[in-house]
Amino acid sequence: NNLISVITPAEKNEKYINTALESLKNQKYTNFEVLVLHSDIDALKRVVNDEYLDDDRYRFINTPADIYVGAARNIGIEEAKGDYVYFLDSDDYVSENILQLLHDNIGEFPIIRGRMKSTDFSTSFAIVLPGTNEIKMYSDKRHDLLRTESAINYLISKKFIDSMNLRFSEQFKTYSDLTFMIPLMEEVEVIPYSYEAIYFRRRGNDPINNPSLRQSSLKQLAPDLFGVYNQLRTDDLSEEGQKYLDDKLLNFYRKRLVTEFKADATIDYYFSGLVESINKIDPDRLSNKDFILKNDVKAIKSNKINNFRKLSNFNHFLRDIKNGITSRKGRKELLYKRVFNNLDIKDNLVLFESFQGKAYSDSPKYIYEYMLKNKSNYKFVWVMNESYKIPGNPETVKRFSLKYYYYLARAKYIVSNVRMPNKYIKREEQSYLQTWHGTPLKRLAGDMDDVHMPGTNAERYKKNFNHETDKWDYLIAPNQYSAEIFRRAFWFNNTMLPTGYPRNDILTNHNDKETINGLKRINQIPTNKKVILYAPTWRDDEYFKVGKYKFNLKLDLHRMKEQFGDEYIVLLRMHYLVASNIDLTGLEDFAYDVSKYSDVSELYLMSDILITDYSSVFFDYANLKRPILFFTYDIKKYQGQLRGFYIDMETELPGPLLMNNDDIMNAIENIDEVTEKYKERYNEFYERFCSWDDGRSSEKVVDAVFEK
Ligand code: C2G
Repeated sequence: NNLISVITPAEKNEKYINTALESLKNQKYTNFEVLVLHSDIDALKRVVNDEYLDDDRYRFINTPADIYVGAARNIGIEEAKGDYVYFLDSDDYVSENILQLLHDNIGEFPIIRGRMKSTDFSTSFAIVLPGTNEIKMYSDKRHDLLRTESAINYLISKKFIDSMNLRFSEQFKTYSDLTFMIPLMEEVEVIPYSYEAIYFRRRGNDPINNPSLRQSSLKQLAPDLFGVYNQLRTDDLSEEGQKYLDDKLLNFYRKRLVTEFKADATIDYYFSGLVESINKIDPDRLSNKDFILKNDVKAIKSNKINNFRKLSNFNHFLRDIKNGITSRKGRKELLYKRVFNNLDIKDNLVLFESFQGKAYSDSPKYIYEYMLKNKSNYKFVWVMNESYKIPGNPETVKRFSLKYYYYLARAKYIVSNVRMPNKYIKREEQSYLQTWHGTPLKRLAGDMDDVHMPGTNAERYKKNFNHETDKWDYLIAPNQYSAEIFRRAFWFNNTMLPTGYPRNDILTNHNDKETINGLKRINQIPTNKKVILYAPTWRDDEYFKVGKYKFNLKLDLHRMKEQFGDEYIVLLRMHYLVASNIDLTGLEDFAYDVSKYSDVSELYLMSDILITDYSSVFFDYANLKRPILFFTYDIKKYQGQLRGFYIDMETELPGPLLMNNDDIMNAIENIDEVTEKYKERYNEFYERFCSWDDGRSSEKVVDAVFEK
């Protein structure tokens, strides 16, 4: 019965430490010690649960400040009393059978590895795979295990570590595990791999504000990799070891550096380091690589930076051409990138877009209409996929049409309320005004822990999102609360416009009978009945395909018609991402589907009661001070699993949370009492979220962004 020393560096990941320790507490194999390493160990102990502080198997060790993780692990190795060492990072956790399985199967081998799984942390430690104890043997392919470049999740004989004096690099922040693992690989011929011993790696951190080592910037990664490579890549190394390192370097070059080598300055920054390392590569390694890479390597080896720059530019050009001839979209993108983007910017041209060209609506509409009246020296273009008659008859272009790309390149001003396409290249002279489309209730972008949308994951989602927000010059904040959230969640450092929402100007300036009846008549809605607007949001996890979400109508419209049909009509307003059609047979003259209606602000004006759920619509609607009911039948799932909220729905909303149709019927029947009951909360809510909306938002935004 051997002692296992678990080595757990905990710097910067304090908030997860108890989960890691709990997964050790649950181990079937109990003969272990845990070495927790941190540069302010007293501070760390304050967040660690008492049960671990009171158990002397858990050793808390103070490390010097400002050391990298490699040095912390080395301290762990020095202090370890065990027969075996096991590395567990403090933000991860392990299955409860892991130490048992690794220990039982290591036998005479000096090392054994368990299996890695990424997790969004909904999986529990208790997961045990079916089957009994399957072990694979890695021999000539053992370097494949180093795809993760990591020493975590191996059980390693301490004697073996001591005999070889294996240590992590202390000089480099990233890739430091390789100086431990590569020499080890040289000595062992076989590594057993336990299929059922599972190590859960946390995914879903914020790659921008709190990157993991793997997500470090190129400025960090490239010199580190060059350094570690140069140190390890000697002639004594086995063929497998050399091949592993050479491929690592070539892959890094191709996947990470090449894409950044568009600007000469970037090439200059990395070139000399690259030359030194690339010169060590075995020329045979390139025999099966494509000619572009071969040419690149040749140019790097010759150490002529001018030649390499030219080649690099040419390669980018070739790649664009290649993409350009394979598809129609590619051809347009090629023209956009290589031709339109070289034409002059048109100083008086403004490109407007709302919800990806799906509507003429939201703040871009109100900014546009203000400019139409007050800024005659500008030319306007709208991105519109539908045919729609826009006042002032501006030119309209379909999204992703050739003209769209043309104006995207030439307009001095871009105004949009959602993200632009990833491929949009913001030009130096351009001004991009992002209006956004709501006060956030649901956690946004950088604040989201997990991402449950199809076709992406948290890391990619946040990276793409940040790629977009980096381009924003101006961002509108509807209230102080949003301004604070936007700064953080969007990683936004440019000009925040504390102006309130242009789209809400109409709620202040035209909240009158005449406008309302006029709107009702245009929309053929009876003027003698009161109007209930049902405007729910979308659910991240209910969809047909990417970007097309399902909606399962839970509101009992037949019952509502029966009880309130004489007094009310209902407007049904699905979110713009929802693609479900609603069946309204039997509900004629009572329920109207207004999902395609461009401007939800006008729907607000027409309605007397709003029913919504987790949609930001209620923040805007509150400007009208009319009653709001929350139909939150799935609040548990929505709040807990899907998104999480910024405010407490129970205590801060200006109306009641209703869980079923009985509650809804009841609230409508007694709407005056509901209003009375929520009066005070409504006022507080109004002060907090609506007080910047003073009817002059459009004017203030235009004054701030556009030249006089
Ligand atoms: N909207 C609408 N009809 C609905 C729901 C929403 O017209 N049934 C419009 C409203 O203008 C609303 C905006 O779309 O303010 C955003 O809708 P949300 O339901 O809040 O959802 P989402 O698109 O995820 O918005 O920062 C705001 C939110 O966090 C993101």
